[in-house]
Amino acid sequence: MTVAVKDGEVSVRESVGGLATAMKTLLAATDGGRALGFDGVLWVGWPGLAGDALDPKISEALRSQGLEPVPLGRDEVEKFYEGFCNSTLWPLFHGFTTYTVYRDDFWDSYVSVNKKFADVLASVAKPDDYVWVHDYHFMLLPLYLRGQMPDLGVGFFLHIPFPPPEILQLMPSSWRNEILDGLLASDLVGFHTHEYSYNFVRSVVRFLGYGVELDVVKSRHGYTKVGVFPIGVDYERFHNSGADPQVAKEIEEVRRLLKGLKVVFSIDRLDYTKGVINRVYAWERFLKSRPEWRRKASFVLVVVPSRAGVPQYEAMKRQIDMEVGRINGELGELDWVPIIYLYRFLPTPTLLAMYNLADVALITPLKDGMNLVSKEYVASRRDCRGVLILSETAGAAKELTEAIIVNPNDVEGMAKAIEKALTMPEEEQCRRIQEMQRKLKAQDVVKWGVDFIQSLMGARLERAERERRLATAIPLEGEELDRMAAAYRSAPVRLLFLDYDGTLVPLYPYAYQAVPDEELLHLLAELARQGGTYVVVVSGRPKDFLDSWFGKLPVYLIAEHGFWLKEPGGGWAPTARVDLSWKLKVRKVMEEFVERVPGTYIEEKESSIAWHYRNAEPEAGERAALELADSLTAMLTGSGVVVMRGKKVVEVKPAGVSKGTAARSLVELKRPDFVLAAGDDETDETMFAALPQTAYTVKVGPGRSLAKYYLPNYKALRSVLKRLVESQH
Ligand code: GDG
Repeated sequence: MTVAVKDGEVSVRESVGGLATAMKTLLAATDGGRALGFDGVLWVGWPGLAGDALDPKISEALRSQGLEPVPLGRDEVEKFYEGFCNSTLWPLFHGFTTYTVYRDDFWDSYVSVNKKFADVLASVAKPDDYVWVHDYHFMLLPLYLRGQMPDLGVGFFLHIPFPPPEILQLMPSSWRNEILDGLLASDLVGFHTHEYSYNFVRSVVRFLGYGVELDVVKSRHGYTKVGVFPIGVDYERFHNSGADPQVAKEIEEVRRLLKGLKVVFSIDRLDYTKGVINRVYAWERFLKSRPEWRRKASFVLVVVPSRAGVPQYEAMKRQIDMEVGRINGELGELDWVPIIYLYRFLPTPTLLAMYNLADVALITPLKDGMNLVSKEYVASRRDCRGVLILSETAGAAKELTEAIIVNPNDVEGMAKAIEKALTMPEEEQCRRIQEMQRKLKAQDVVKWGVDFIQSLMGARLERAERERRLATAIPLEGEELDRMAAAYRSAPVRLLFLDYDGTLVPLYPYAYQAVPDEELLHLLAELARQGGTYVVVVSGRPKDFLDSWFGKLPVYLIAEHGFWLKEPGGGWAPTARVDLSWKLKVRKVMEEFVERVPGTYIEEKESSIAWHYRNAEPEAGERAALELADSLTAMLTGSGVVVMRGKKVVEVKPAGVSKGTAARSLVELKRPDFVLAAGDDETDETMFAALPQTAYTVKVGPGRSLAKYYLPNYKALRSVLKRLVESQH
């Protein structure tokens, strides 16, 4: 919304633009959010006027429409909005590195305005509300919100591209890291395309060193879900637009004016990301190299004024004016203008008319998060005609694959595309339009919003459940232990999952020192001999190690974090069939790092491979680990493996194989009446999460855990196990 005051009268005007329209449509379709389970929706935003305080009349007018204004002073508009948002983040995130301005005062203002928004939100939101934060202006807001209201559901959506780490690296590291950390305070972070979400995940791995498993980042804030939600358009509105009498009249009017001419159309905000001048040159090339098209086609080029005051915009405007003038002067005729150039905001009926009648839409941004104009054009074509030419660098190109896809810097390629579009047979136009319309109808703007909100609700529920479990662990002693022993005694079938290092034996500095003692071997043997009890030793260790110490006991063994399983007296079998062909490639990369960073080494297991750097010079080791994790993530994307950061180790292993999955498969097989699982580290958390609610899960040693109970150390666990043995006597 934009507020204007004229002669003391307050007017609230709906902002045009992708986001505002999208939210309006979403709210209309969901009965103001009620269909999604909300009591109401409040918009919090800057009303577009510079001034430290708002005229109470304006605030009142806005509040009555469900809008909560946050005023920004002139200095903030300059340093936050025009500064950090539009002169730092906008160019950098679109890859315009030389236009990017880095100024401390801009950053300071970005921080303080994000805090200001958090304060306002905290004053209007209830503790368990949901907040959906939109766009690059507010990447620190999730962090500040979480600080004030830890139970809020917070979702963030980025409407512009997220750059690859190589570009993000240009930003001072403290800003860049705070931005990533700020985003990770959300329950859900959403992007338009996989490419942007992948860039984000790579940046998180590379700059913050956090681990990522599939679509979840594990950071100091807990778990953050990363999702892809390509924004859509209000399909029916555009598809039916030609029937609107005002639009129909406009169509007729424009047709009359451009009679007999093929119409090529484009509309963009005046912005260097939109590639306007490249398009003008492509049109010139087309007319010069294919003169037969002169007088047969005109290019209607609409440029919409935006963000006054940015120096690059003014220079760009001058260049467009000049080049359009030159081309029209050179090629135009008394009765024909090659480029019909409008520099203004187009009334909506006129825009819809252009969508309905243009033979070709030439949408060729240099970089665009999504680009709604291309989708609106296709959706509007009820006549099943028209050709879309679209840049490969727009997010929309990932979905609108039936467009003629071009590179916006390839002038001749674009000229050829224009020719192809103007000569495309009608059946082919229709086939392409239909296919794209099918996708746009299925993925409309309401679906986008509902998908995001539902995903956010899911992520928040998962967090709440995890936090409940983390906060409620109780010591396994006294009555609790009595109860557990009684349950054990009365259960006909029992499964005991026991992690090895740190759980059954203390943690030793060197793995080879952790040899099981007589007492332990005796205890495990006694338990395993009890009728109906299955003992499972679960470990990250290789199978040969487990075999050499426990092979003779009547116990099950799970090795390599759930990859291998061995029944008592049986042979080893993998728990899942996975492709391990990636290992050789990974080894080659790790070998380079061993060469480069002295003191590091590779440890290879059958299902995984790890690079250890605990003996390296610490700083060099950490830096190399970030780089290695990043290169491996980039190399292995889509190949079903995960790159994990452990304590001084980078490990690659198959995704979806864990102690948890292995434990669950045994539970399904044995159908036990009693389950106990004990473990001390991260990898055991997968067991605690995967086992049934009724399981007795025990965290051994300090630290937060999903387990229901805790015990101080391996000795305490051994006494609990002894108690179980005795309960049977
Ligand atoms: C961001 C991302 C992403 C434009 N001029 C006029 C006019 N418009 C309307 C269009 C369209 C919207 O504004 C522009 O949408 P875009 O997608 O092209 O771009 P942005 O709003 O700048 O911004 C972008 C989007 O967010 C959504 O996530 O796609 O990549 O940069 O709806 O119809 N409408 C009227 N007259 C105009 O002159 N009536």
